[in-house]
Amino acid sequence: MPTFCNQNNTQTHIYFFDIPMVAPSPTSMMVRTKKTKAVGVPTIDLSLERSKLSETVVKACEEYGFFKVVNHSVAKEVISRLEEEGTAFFSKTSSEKRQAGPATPFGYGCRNIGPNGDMGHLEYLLLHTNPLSVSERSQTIATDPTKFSCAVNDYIEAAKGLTCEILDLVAEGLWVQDHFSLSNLIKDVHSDSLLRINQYPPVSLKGNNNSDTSKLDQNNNNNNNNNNNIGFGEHSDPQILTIMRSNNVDGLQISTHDGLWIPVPPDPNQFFVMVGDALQVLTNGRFRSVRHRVLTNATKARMSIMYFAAPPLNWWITPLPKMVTPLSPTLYKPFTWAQYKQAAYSLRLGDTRLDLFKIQRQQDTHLASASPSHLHRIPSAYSSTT
Ligand code: GA4
Repeated sequence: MPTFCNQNNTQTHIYFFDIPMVAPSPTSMMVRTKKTKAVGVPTIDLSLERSKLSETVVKACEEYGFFKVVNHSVAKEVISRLEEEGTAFFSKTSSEKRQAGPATPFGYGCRNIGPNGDMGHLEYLLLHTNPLSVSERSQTIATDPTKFSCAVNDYIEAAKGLTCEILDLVAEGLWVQDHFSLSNLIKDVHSDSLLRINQYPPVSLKGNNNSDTSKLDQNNNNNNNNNNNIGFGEHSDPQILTIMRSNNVDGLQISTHDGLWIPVPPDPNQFFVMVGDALQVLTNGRFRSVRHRVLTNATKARMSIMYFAAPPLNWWITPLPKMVTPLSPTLYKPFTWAQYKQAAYSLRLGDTRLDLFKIQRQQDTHLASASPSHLHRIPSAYSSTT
């Protein structure tokens, strides 16, 4: 049985299994002790009947901010072409790869994550999804730039389609009148969506005398892990939604709302969906962005591809009107996507950057010292201080 630590650093045993459709855990399958928690990642079948489907998507977003989708309509060939391009790029020599870098923020990066000293055991390609930008970048990335940019653009189109489908289901499940109000945020030609291909080399913990690990220890504020195998440190994604897919090598872990880490078994034919900070704001805190991290595998290289769906830079991110009521007043100050990105890039990877945009209410401060967090939503006489 795997053993993990919760935030208080006490040992906790987790049984992990895929639970179809956010169904309740089959408790009969396991013996529970005080320190045992049954945790499963919801798996959502996109071929299900629409109203049931939208309800299930909303439930998964609320409970985990994360789910796996099966029966999606992305062609296998679109995935394999980009995977092949990724494999070809990462197998080049370091000096060849460096010609596509540094990633400030776009291009090839190795170990450095963001501009503030965060590091991980990984190398990556970070691209803007604008086709012109893809075409320019591919000149330094690929031996056959046209083939590379075609593979990237086709993947982006497919991932965008899947994201829109999921955002429409979210809007329907939340009973938002305009079912396209969320997907319209990412469809604009000026959308600031990104594509990232990460490659995590195998890291053997025994006898790992990599001289750079001291740097990792200093720079990762990750307390529950031996930093030697941190591929990508704990964080939430700033965007609306992330669509992730990996090869058959494990390493991804998500944090539950109560701070337990759950390993997510890889599934190369399916996609994983993550709620980002911007969707947390759009739903006025009804969904919470999922904190996640990647640990390296001891023997195999993990390759993952992420599509980060975002609006244009000058668009405002505010809670959907439907999500704001007198009993549930707006939790966040309005900001543009550019302002949020600026905040994200000025902080460390693991920081909870949404805190900068929270509206402080007097009642919250009183309750915060005495009560569990769900009481913050109690509809007493809220007075807005802004
Ligand atoms: C996390 C999600 C995406 O990978 C990313 C990352 C970005 C980067 O690697 O440059 C950030 C990170 C991510 C969040 C906070 C900032 C920005 C590194 C960092 C310290 C591309 C993104 O958009 O935000």
